[in-house]
Amino acid sequence: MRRPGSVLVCTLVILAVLSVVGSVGAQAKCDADRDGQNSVACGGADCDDNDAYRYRGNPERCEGSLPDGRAAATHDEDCDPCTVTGQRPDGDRDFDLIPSSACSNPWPANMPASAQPVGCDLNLVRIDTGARRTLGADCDDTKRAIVPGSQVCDSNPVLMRVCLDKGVVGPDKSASDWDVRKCAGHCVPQPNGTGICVN
Ligand SMILES: [Ca+2]
Ligand SMILES: [Ca+2]
Ligand SMILES: [Ca+2]
Ligand SMILES: [Ca+2]
Repeated sequence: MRRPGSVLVCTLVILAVLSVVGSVGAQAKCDADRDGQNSVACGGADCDDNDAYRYRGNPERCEGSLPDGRAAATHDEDCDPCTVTGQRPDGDRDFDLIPSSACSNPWPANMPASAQPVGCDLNLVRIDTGARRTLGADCDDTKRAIVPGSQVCDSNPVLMRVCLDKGVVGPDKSASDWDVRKCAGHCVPQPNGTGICVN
């Protein structure tokens, strides 16, 4: 015959085990990707609970790959679509202080179709409403003299290309960083990589 004391001990042990299992289950539900931050739905700050390399406060970066092989250039590490590079020279190899256009962040999937990220520094990034991404505003990160608004010669000497100026661009500007314009005369390349039209 079992003694009352041992029944009580068994019951307490079972309750303790159930409690641990329950809290582990709740934790797994709130931090499914196990990056240490709870999902927004659970009151946490993790904007993407299916991506362990994306959470609030995770350092943003542009160059290299994530541990799972995805490119960092198009990945939003820090849950902030306005930031697209890490510490210089990451994403700013020419040190003109403008992030490279190769560095971009997609906008949050749950952002309404008509909305855009707010608070981005449009001196540094462009808002691309066509591709729903934010990208660095530097069209050429190998040349310090080329920044938004700079003109360079096209391969066709009667044309020139203008690095898109800072700000918001629509679907018609999603495919290229450059506007192509006719040159009055012909374009002459300059030593710093820009170009000027001469008659
Ligand atoms: Ca995450
Ligand atoms: Ca990134
Ligand atoms: Ca970011
Ligand atoms: Ca540049």
